[in-house]
Amino acid sequence: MNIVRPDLAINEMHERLLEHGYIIIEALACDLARQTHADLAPHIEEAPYGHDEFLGARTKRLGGVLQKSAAARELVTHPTVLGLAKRILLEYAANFQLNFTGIMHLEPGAEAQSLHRDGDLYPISHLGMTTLMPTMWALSEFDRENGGTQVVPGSHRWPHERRAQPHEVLNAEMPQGSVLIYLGGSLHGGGANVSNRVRTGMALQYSLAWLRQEENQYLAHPPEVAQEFSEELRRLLGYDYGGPYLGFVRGDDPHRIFESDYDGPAMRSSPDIDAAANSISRFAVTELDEKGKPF
Ligand SMILES: O=C(O)CCC(=O)C(=O)O
Ligand SMILES: [Fe+2]
Repeated sequence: MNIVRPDLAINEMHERLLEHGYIIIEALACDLARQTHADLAPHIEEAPYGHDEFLGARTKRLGGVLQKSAAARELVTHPTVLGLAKRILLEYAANFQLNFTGIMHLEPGAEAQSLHRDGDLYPISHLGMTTLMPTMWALSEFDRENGGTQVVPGSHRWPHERRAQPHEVLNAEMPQGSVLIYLGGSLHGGGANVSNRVRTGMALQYSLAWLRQEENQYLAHPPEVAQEFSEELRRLLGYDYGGPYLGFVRGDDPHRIFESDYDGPAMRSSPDIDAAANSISRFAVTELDEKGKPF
């Protein structure tokens, strides 16, 4: 298993994530994970079970977790995770954003979820670009028996149709406070909980800032809620440019809505975002021949 200690240099973590398609950072934020679990436990109690096979009949899911737990807000902006998101996602976008927050709580008897790629939300091949960097925080211990997430190492480089054989699948095993980080192109799925213990994970996913977010962050965290959050978190939710001019409000940086004297000046972009946009490549959606025409 590709499992590392939190003090490993971030560039090395990045290399290992790119190589294997996933990485586990062991015991990265134990106190915050414990606190998040305590904050969310009453909400998990009331959360509904899944209503289809993919969502799981013995699996509870809960969204909008940032409003319910200050500790969860700190996990979303954990510097190691953001450092990796930056390295993975800023290759394809001038900015990145929070895509999804959610608890995935497997009770005893939960069946294994089918293997899938989270990036298949979008009609973009995982071989072309990485659109997502999902993470799964262990709010409880994860092991093979209690449904530790199934991961298929290297599958971010596989053609779409290739199916994983049983010996190619591993289960994430990690103590509370660890985080599993993977790529949108990596095959994975919830494990089967054959133990008599619950398995509680918190999925926090990051995506290219020019994509539609899976969980609507502006409705989950409207301005009157987001104003209680840090500027860093608000920008991550999407109160920021997603690229040059992308997402402006009254012609300006959307984050300015949080300024009390804001009165909306003329259209302008952000120099930082413009510079970031100029440094990334332009991607062809289909392969082009030497004249630049699609095949
Ligand atoms: O619960 C898990 O470990 C993974 C769940 C998952 O991958 C999903 O619902 O997309
Ligand atoms: Fe998934």
